[in-house]
Amino acid sequence: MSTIRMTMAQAVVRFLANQYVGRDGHEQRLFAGMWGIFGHGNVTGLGQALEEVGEDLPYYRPQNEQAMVHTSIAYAKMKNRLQTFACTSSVGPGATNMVTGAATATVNRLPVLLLPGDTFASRLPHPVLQQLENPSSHDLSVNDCFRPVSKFWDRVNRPEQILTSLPEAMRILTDPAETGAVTLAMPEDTQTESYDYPVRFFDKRVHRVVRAVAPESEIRLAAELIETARRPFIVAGGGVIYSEATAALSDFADSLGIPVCETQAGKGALPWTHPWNVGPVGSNGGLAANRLAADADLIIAVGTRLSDFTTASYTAFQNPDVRFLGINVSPMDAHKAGAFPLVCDAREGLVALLAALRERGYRVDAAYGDQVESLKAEWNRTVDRIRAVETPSSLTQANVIGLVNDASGPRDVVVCAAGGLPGDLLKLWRPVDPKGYHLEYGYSCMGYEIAGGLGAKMADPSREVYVMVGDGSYLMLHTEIVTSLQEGYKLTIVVTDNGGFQCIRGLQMANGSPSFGNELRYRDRRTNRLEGDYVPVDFARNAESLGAVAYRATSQSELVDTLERARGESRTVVIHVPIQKDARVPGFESWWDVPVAEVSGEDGVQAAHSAYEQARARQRFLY
Ligand SMILES: Cc1ncc(C[n+]2csc(CCOP(=O)(O)OP(=O)(O)O)c2C)c(N)n1
Ligand SMILES: [Mg+2]
Repeated sequence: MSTIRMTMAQAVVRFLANQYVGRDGHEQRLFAGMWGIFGHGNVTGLGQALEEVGEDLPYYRPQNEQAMVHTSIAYAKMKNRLQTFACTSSVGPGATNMVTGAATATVNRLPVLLLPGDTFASRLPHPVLQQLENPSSHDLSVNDCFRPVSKFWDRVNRPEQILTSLPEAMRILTDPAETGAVTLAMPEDTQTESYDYPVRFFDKRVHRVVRAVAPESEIRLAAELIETARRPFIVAGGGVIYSEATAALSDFADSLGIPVCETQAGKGALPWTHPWNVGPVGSNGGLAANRLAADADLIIAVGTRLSDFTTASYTAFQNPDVRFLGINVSPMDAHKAGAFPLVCDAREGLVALLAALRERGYRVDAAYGDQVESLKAEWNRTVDRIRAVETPSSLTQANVIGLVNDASGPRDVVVCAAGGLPGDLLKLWRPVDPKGYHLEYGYSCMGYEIAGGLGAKMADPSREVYVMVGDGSYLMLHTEIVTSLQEGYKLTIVVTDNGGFQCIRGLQMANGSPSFGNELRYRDRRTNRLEGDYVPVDFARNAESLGAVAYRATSQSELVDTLERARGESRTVVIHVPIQKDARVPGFESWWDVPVAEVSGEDGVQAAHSAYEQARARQRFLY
């Protein structure tokens, strides 16, 4: 067997550069490159190896380790999970900065390979700079924090361990049911140690992403279940988009007369104009989908993890006889809500089911279709009304969403993650392309927005990327603006500034408390609370100082004008839009479970607790 002597880090890099993914006859590299911030723990190991390997595995430098993980998974999301990045960090804080990114990846089932530097496998110089010593075990480091947020975790204490660790890591990353963050902790001395690696280890490998099919017997039973339904209702999740099942879903809905609602990850699966697309469901859902969900007798849940925002904390489905059919590559998701499970690829499942139902001549009663049509028309009018600008000199967030949507092209992408924007976008944005609506609403991580926008743009530079971000999220993490300029990827970033964490303040006040701790205000020394004037952050000047093109737009005409100018720019643009602080998009016959104090000296809280108990009466265990 021929071997080649390399350091462990050199071998890792060489191996990663030779991994490919194949699905439906298309093949591409699994890794578009490696992000990394160097320090001790990776600069002389992986850093040296990356420099030597050159363009076979391009290196990118971000400003923040958490952000580089967001960028990587946003890229993977745009690529339908068929491509991602690896991320390397130094030991200690560089590594733990990635933990939040790892959780974001794993919650959203998006692949990313994390290679945090670790302290010495030899232990000789311990404690090293940035090492957290554990008095009960020398086999623990801060990298053990990645265990619960990773789908696979290993510490590579000897150079030959990668011969088994890396193939397993690739298996998890490329398996649509298992994918998420994979963490291989890399002790800094081991990275630099050499070994005679078999040359064959570095041969090109194509990881086949096979579309899992359900056995015919299960398809038949599922078809029989649908046949008994008079008011079936499809929930389209992110899995529909990842498996490129959008045409199959459209066919399925059209042919059978079944309405389709959308989750945050699934929005865009059908264009908003599709006759069977009844819009968003759940806590942030619209009128049409929420009414249909309440009466549905069969929920066909396709590629969704049925989060509380989708199920309205299990108040969305009020038909006492409601049943679930789960179509999902992940058995855990397919079985949720006591569903009849079809553990398979979304496209395969929908195509097979449609064939079976066609054979049986099944189609839902036309009266149901009439109801769908009129509810959809009513919902469209509602969205028009909420988006319409009433006071051109003082915009609401809903107005801004409408104007950005109107200024964007059909293939453009909107990116968002946290605050009040995701709920408003779910209701009001009108996508026409399956990749046009990019929401990280699994972990809803403040700080994902700009870093994620960069990943989306890198994945498809032919599209304009609109990052919509609240002032709170912007202040938490906006420094990847610099990376977007450094790498030449243009973003259009719209900052909706309402003076703080207004969605949380709204939640707080709707539950009986006075405003407390959520606004960006000076401390009032008399009350010792944050109740003074608003802190006047100039987001445009902040962005300008980083090198971006920056505007401030306060009125409708200014925003329309700056969005037009932004289209013509070649580098990142930031538009600061002050918005009305208390103007909110209403809810539509839905609810979200946020527990309220059972006892309190405040009347408002007591009243809110009674209302909470009443609302809970609609909650049901579905099993
Ligand atoms: C990392 C992180 N910390 C805390 C939260 C909880 N949280 C959700 S939204 C929000 C406020 C966001 O403020 P902003 O971006 O200004 O949006 P707004 O609420 O004003 O719409 C907070 C604190 C979160 N989602 N992510
Ligand atoms: Mg805000």
